[in-house]
Amino acid sequence: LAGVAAFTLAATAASAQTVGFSQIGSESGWRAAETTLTKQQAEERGIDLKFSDAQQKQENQIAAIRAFVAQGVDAILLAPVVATGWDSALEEAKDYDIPVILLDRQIDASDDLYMTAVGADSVHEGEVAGGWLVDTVDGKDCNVVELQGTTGSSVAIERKEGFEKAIADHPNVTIIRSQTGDFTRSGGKEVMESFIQAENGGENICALFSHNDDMAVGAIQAIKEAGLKPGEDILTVSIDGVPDYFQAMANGEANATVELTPNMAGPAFDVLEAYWADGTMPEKFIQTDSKIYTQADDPTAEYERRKGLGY
Ligand code: GYE
Repeated sequence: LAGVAAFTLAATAASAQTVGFSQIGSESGWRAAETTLTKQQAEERGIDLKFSDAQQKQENQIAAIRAFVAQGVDAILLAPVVATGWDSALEEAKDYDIPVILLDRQIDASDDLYMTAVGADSVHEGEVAGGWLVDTVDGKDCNVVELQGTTGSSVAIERKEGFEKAIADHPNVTIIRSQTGDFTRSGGKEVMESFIQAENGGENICALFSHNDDMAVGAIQAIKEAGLKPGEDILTVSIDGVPDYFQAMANGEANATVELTPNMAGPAFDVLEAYWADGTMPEKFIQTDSKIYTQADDPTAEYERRKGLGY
């Protein structure tokens, strides 16, 4: 009997931890890869993942958090669609001692409402993109059109801020139009079409700064349909590093992108495993790299490599 009890105890101790993941949706190739990698990582580590797709709606994310709390999950991963409005849902998780880890976007809330945040410094990403453009145009006048990400998301706010910072001391580089394309390919294409129409068939536009590669890929299509050459007539710089954008760089139709790893779950699960093992608390921000890639960085090889990274 003692043996049976010991066995039961061991089995309980080894039982899988349950993690709820409130994902924004699947607006971009980057996000779809993040989802794939989170599921893969959970499976490899024996974590029971409860996945919830919010279809871009904060109210769905709040409902998912409440449902995870009610189910008594061991932790919650949250990719917050917008920056504000999380306090009450996160306070509920806190009341039940359920650690919350933010993935890839930040929130405007007291930092005791989450354990840590995994992601890039998005201001820095915008600065890297802007810095590349400043260097590339090298003093020549350059009218920039900007495709913003989802309105109210930390990444759209911060990428814009960083880019503006980078061009601030360079009056030859000016943003002439800026609008949201909601991080989607179709949004990017549609808004770029309107920019082109408003700017003399695109003749007035020197460069596109897009807050993500998917919108840039849509915009590249719009530029081609307008009879202009993306990558030459209109330079492109964006953020993410998705395979299709590398293919566009390989074809000479895109110029630069700031890479963001879609593997946010790896560091997040490392943190949780350390916490579960001995209570180790992480830093409040786990920063991923922001390296720029251009046509000079063997985009064909990079395209191939990325296809194996969850894309
Ligand atoms: O750049 C974009 C996505 O929050 C960092 O969201 C993420 C962004 C990413 O849909 O493609």
